[in-house]
Amino acid sequence: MSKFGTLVMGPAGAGKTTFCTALINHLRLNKRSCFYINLDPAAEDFAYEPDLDIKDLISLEDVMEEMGLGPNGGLIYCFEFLLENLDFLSEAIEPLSEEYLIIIDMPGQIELYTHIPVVPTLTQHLTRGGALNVNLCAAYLLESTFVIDRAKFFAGTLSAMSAMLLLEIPHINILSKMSLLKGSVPKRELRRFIDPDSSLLDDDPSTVDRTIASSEESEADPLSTESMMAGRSFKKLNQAVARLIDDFSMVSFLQLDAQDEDSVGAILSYIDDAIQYHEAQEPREPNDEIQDWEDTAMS
Ligand SMILES: Nc1nc2c(ncn2[C@@H]2O[C@H](COP(=O)(O)OP(=O)(O)OP(=O)(O)O)[C@@H](O)[C@H]2O)c(=O)[nH]1
Ligand SMILES: [Mg+2]
Repeated sequence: MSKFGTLVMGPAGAGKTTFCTALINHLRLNKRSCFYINLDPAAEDFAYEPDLDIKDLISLEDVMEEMGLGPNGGLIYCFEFLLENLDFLSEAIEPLSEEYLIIIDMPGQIELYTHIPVVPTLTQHLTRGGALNVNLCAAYLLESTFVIDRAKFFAGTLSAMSAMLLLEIPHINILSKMSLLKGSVPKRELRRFIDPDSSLLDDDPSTVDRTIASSEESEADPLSTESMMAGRSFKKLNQAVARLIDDFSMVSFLQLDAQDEDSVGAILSYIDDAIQYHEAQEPREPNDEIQDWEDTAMS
């Protein structure tokens, strides 16, 4: 029997836990079952109490105190401990039926996705490990306010792409907190960030004002002190990052406003499609459908 889930990832404060809460709310309203797993060993406050919490296995506070580690080292220790004790996850997930959407709320430390193979090992266990066989979709959140600083936006997009390449599972990218951009970025402008390409840097308002002639700029040695002080090296680096993202042509974004039911529903449809959730559900009895039709007709 298949199982279905989504792994909610992204930098610190991107809105992962808020998105998980909105998703659970939406699933409940639509009478769908979900199983909420918190894998952030430092997280404390939840609108919905997790069904499984890594803190019941190991807490960051204890690790920091007992091992004398700082918060980031402590987090890595917690994940390494989790990987040595994967039964903690397996025992909770194994009994779940295919009706459930498993929602996994991850911590925001970017090192977990980019530097060390902790998350790939975890996803391999969930998707291909033994009996679990979870159809898993990664949902990578990036805060939409990043579009105001294009260099930052491309750095975030690069981290999303790096996670896509590393995890090798179905993946959607999400610009979160869209409500924060209302009134400050025109819709037409915003569309350019949905399928980002390097042309966004050509008319970057933070750099076009500079009076450096472009030929002079392209010939300058990016490692010279003068280039660095004038911001030319930084610009070249950003252009190289943007071209790399162009070349792979993998990243596009969905837009999320966690307060808006339709927006959450739209993202859920993408997740359902990516993991083929609906295809696996039991066909409903014909009588159920007639009953539904009668209920609708009467209301
Ligand atoms: N306006 C607005 N604020 C949001 C939205 N989503 C999250 N926030 C706020 O952003 C802050 C961080 O949200 P979280 O959901 O805790 O972010 P997170 O990614 O889980 O953070 P970490 O787990 O610490 O990495 C909170 O103050 C939220 O209220 C949104 O859609 N709109
Ligand atoms: Mg969180």
